[in-house]
Amino acid sequence: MKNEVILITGSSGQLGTVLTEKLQEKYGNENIIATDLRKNPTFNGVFEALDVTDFEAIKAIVVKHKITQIYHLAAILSANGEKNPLGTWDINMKTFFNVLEISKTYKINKVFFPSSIAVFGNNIERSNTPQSSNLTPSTVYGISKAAGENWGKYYFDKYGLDVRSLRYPGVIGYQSLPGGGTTDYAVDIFHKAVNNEDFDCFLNAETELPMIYMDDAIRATLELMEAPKEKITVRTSYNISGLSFTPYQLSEAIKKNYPAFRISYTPDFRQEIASSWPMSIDDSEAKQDWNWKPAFNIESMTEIMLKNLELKYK
Ligand code: AKB
Repeated sequence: MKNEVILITGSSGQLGTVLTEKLQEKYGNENIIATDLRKNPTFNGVFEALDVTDFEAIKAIVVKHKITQIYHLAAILSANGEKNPLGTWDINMKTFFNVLEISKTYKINKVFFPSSIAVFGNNIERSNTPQSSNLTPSTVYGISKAAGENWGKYYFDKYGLDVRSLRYPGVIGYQSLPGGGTTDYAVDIFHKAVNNEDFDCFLNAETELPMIYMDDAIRATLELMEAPKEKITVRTSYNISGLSFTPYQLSEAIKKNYPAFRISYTPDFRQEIASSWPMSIDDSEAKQDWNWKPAFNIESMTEIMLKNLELKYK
């Protein structure tokens, strides 16, 4: 473990911010090379400004730091991606191809590729969506993730590159803000509640979606990456489940602590995306292969989100 030097792309993003800190704790600050277009002002550690569409720039960092693992988090998410479909495809795929090719050439030990529930679309069982459902994504982001999963498997099958992947649900954490996703409401709502503001939700009250609390998302990532190679039977991307709820249910959980909190609903273009996604996820393969078990439910997540945001704002 001591000899790993890990490159993270998208380290200033919602998941990247927290994952980078966890990896620093585990492997030491000097062994974690955080990269993004811009550095978080509060970031403490080794940072390189990097545009992951630039093949030569990634190569230079991999060589300079003798990188052994790559977590490729940089991507344009579902809602923002729809504003520029071809540009989104271009960025999401180009960056991943760059990472795959460089990893193959420089014999990187392990690559992490985040996939998403966005790989699923209409024509699936929306309750307890199985691992092997049809992938008919409704967004360019989802199409790029479905393609990426298969490219990861291709590099594993053809070149033995150890690419591992999770299909994240919406990630909810207090440490960082999401940007441009369809599940973002479930983070924004907490910030409004703690600031005693009303919240207007861009999804309707009954839209049930799979979500995961940040600690669970990070733990799932590290558990997958640390699992013995022979245990990884899914080489596209694992379904993982945390919890599922609707905006109404989340607002009721918040009201237990903030009785005056008020929510209204003004569905926009993101409603159509959310309506094509699963309501809950069957993650039997992750449970079976590397003992995945989520720890947070809606009550424990709500409590910890409110407590930490209160500390942040007050
Ligand atoms: C999004 O909403 O686009 C992301 C995701 C579920 O991948 N949070």
